[in-house]
Amino acid sequence: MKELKRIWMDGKFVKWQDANIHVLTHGLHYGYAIFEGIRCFSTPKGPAVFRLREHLERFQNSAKIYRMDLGFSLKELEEACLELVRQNGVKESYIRPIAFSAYGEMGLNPLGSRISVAIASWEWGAYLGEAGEKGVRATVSSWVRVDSRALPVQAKCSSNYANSALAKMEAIAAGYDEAILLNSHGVVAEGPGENIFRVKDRVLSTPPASSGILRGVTRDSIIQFARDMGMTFYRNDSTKEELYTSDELFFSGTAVGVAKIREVDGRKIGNGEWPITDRLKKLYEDAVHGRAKPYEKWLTYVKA
Ligand code: PPE
Repeated sequence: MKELKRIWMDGKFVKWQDANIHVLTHGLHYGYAIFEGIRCFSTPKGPAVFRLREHLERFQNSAKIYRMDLGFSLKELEEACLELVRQNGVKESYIRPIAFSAYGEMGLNPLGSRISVAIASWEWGAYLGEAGEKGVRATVSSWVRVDSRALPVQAKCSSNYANSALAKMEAIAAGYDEAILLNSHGVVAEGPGENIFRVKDRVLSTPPASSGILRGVTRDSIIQFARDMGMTFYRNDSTKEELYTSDELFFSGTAVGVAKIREVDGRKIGNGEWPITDRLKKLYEDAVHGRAKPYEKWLTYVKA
């Protein structure tokens, strides 16, 4: 990872190499940490952060679900993200706010632990490498997506990502690019770090929040694009076999953007044409890069 200049820690900017924590940090041992992933894009008016407010609101909601007191307001976190981008001085970056129970007492009860909040940023290119561009070869995981009766999936908690890592490693070890997880009812949930969309007979669909997924900010953007373009769209459950017989499939997420899935478990998806995905991907790229007027409301310009 290429170092940038600064990281924001508990209200102060520190040098990248000084942003360290103790090995007995409570959150590291018990997974009591929540985080966000936000992207800053270059636009004709300089760097801009895409849907900053929505990401920070989700951060606050994750904190609420986990009884964490962040100790910083939305406004303060927003300003910290923007100032970090200014200080790090790169045009495009990925911004990672994280809150965790800090070093102090050990034991399973985090109530009373000090909550530490940090924001880092780095340059993060293609999330799925070449596959993200050419089309992803995915496999349905043998791991079931964490059930929201066990861990609240709509809270972006580090613990959920142990489940993601198992699915991801299994997929990579078997020669695929990415995993798709079903939920405990056997219907499609999401990727380890992405939401999933399907097109069949020109109808766009994505699993509903009740299928136990993270409600992605990118997913929400895609839904709004589809509505604005007059596409037929549903939130509905689908099964593994419906994935195989899709006309188009794609992942969405901050890190991944919009990435076509060209194969699932060795079944080629569709007929090589991606009319709906292509339109949505183009609109997404235009929106994040400040080239789509109606969606400029989603950009926060960083300015010097
Ligand atoms: N589901 C999961 C499980 C998930 O982690 C993400 C984001 C999404 C859906 C899409 O959400 P959104 O980014 O708001 O559209 N995953 C983040 C972390 C990826 C990582 O590997 O780290 C991300 O894309 O930033």
